[in-house]
Amino acid sequence: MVADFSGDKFAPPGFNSPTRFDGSVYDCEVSGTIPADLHGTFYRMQCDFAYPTLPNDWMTGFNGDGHVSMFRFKDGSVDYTGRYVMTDRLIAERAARRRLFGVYRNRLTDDPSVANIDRGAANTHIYWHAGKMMVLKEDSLPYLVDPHTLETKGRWDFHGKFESTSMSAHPKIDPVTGDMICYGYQAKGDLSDDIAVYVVGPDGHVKKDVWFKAPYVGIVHDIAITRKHIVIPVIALVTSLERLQSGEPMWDWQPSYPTMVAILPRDGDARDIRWFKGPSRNTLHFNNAVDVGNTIQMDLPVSDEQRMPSQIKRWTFDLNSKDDSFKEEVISTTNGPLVRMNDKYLSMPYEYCYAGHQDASRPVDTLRAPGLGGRATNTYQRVNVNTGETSSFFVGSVQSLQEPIFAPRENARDESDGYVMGVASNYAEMKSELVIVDAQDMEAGAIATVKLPFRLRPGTHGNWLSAKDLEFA
Ligand code: V55
Ligand code: FE
Repeated sequence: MVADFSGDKFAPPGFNSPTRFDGSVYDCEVSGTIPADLHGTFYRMQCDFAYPTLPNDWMTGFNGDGHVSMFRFKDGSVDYTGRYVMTDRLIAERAARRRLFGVYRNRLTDDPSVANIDRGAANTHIYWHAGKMMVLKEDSLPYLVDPHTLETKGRWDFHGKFESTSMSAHPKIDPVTGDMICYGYQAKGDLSDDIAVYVVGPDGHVKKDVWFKAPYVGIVHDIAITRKHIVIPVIALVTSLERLQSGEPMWDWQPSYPTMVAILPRDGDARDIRWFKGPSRNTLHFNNAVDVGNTIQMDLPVSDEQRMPSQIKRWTFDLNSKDDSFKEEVISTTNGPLVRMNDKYLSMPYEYCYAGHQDASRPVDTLRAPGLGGRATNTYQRVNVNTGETSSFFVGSVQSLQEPIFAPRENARDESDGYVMGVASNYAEMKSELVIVDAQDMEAGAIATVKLPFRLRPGTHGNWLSAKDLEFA
């Protein structure tokens, strides 16, 4: 049997076709100059289906096999390595030389031969904690990979103490204590309404778990932490057994469902949870949250409806109030749904976040880059979350940018002293490149662009690890 993508409508020629190989490029081609003080590694994930998808896999973009990209910087040069996560699922499919797992998060569509094989595709995010590099997908447990070679080390259940059947791809690492606050939803198996929040110490051992029920089976893609609280929103992308049986996409946007937000004191238990309620909102990712007196402020990209561009908003939860509503204010009209920050300021007062943005006032070269369809995430914006002031980096008229990450400079002087970086699809060259921007001089353009000699599929999420962070790996 061979992998035949010719009939796969989700793999047209171009950036959506899978990369499909493991490999390295030593001493990548660079235009501009890589800063001499940039020592560390940018890791990012992409969903890279190794076998053709089923025709009705609407969520195929999120159902691909996890593939890690690693850009390692040292003394002004950079090496790239990309490698599949060898999940049980990919191992089984490679052995059969064909697709065995069906559509996104629907085991009813799987080949019966894989009924007892883990479905986790390890395709969403990558986090370093307690000396382990975890690759995450919210429907299953983490896989571990070697942070230097990207070799897969198998699944990880925190010494058997993580009893949730899944761990979300968006844990939070407390920059003060080194604890990892993580959680699973549908935590007692597919479609269960259980949420389990875990605190894992810097030694990798579970310190605490808190179990409670979601008000409905909606997506719980991300959380936020403050010094004192954990904020756990349940969003009105809902699912049910009927949907899975009907073969419709797993998630269904329900504008009539409320946004339900659980606030759990970090030193508390399930009975201390306070629920807040708001109108249905289309949002998956939360940037930062802080305690301000007896209120909690959480900043997030959010749109009112599924087809509206997102804005960066601030939700305020007043723990003194008697009712369960929360306040919503617009911080910025920056429209990218992936907002990042200097994670050393997570849970604490902060000033800046970084997001991709489709800036309609910038040119898109439809002749040289017809694949862009006249629209691109053509800028990264640095947004001051207190004033709404923005500064922006324009990537060019033939590229579209993916999630930005922030890499602090060694011995950084202040919060935004560092680099913003992310992968861009270059539609004129039909190759991928990594751009590096000075966060305090966004308008100056890229300091360096790392040019790969091939395409990467668009990424999901990534993280920066300094050489010091990885010293003990
Ligand atoms: C997202 C990504 C997923 C997923 C659910 O970033 C939500 C959004 C890559 O997989 O399963
Ligand atoms: Fe995400």
